[in-house]
Amino acid sequence: MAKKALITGITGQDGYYLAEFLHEKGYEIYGLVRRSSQNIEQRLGKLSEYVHVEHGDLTDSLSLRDILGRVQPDEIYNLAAQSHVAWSFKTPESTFDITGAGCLRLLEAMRQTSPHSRFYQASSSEMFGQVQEVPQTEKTPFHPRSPYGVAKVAAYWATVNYREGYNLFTCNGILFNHESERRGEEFVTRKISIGVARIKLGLQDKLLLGNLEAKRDWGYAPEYVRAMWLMLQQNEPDDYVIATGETHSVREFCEIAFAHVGLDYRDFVVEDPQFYRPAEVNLLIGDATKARQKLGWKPETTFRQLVERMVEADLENQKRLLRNSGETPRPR
Ligand code: NAP
Ligand code: F7E
Repeated sequence: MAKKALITGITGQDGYYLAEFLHEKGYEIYGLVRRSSQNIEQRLGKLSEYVHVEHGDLTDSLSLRDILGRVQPDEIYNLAAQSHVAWSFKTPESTFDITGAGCLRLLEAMRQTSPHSRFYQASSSEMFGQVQEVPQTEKTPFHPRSPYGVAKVAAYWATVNYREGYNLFTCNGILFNHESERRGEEFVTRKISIGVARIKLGLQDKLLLGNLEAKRDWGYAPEYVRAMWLMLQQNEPDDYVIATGETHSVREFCEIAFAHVGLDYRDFVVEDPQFYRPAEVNLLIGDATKARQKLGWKPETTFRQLVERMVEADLENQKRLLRNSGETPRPR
């Protein structure tokens, strides 16, 4: 019989790639979708052919109990979150409710109605915030710098607590930034790749960004969802850092992205304080040795390949939009 997986956050970047990955492995997939989700059909794309959509919300424990009780999934992947760090400073309470308490609600629903399930929590390098050591490992103390980071720390400990307190199979994947052509448009990498494509096609003149010196450990999302699955296939539940082990600045991302289309980023990028954060995370770089040794996981895509792949994809998207609108491009 096919294994069943429930994915929260199915309409997000990772939800898409994880569903695709599990489908290829023969899983029956259930995806949690909330009422306020926008463009569901377009975001699910070909997933609609095989994902069973379940309506619910991480802020509503009754819906979670109902779904878990009926579906009895073998594996639960909690990918849903208010995941935008800058936005979390504007909405700290609802961010905590979804990203922090939402995880607790799902764990409790699992304990009460489906305790045999294996549980994956989408923890984040943002928990390291003001980093206490370089590089960051599973043992590095947390010092979150945003309401989002604080909520993720709460969810991390709830996940550990349900493992230790109730003997449930629960894992934290502490994933460093991972990007793709499906990345949300408000995150910096995608904002840059769209900006580059539009500037190249003559649709935009400038790209306004915040802190160009922030450094991140950026990997390719489809490779990261495999690590999530691997964690739930082990004999014992545990927590793992997933990262490339390299760090690059936002400035370097811009440099490579613009150069890929024959442009110099210094002619187009404008640093605008409106995009600075009240408290910044300056440097993240992960050490995924444990994942390499225990899960046999390692990243494949290089930083340059990631940047160029995202720019190429957005060039194609923007050209298609142009064709559909009937406008004439004036490429630079
Ligand atoms: P994403 O694209 O922002 O997707 C977030 C998902 O959560 C969306 O499907 C969203 O649904 C859903 N959601 C938000 N509030 C919800 C609620 N109240 N109830 C049910 N669903 C809700 O995020 P991602 O980049 O795929 O990341 C997946 C997870 O990994 C997130 O938890 C994120 O915090 C975490 N993470 C991401 C990274 C990264 O670099 N991408 C790194 C570490 C950890 P709608 O938008 O349809 O409403
Ligand atoms: O910012 C700087 C910004 O919003 C990266 C989420 O998936 O990864 C993500 O969080 C850096 C920051 O991602 C702009 O100040 C400059 O230093 O792309 P981001 P993030 O904050 O690292 C972690 C691991 C998660 O868990 C989160 O869910 O880029 N930056 N200029 C900018 N950032 C944005 N968004 N927009 C700018 O214009």
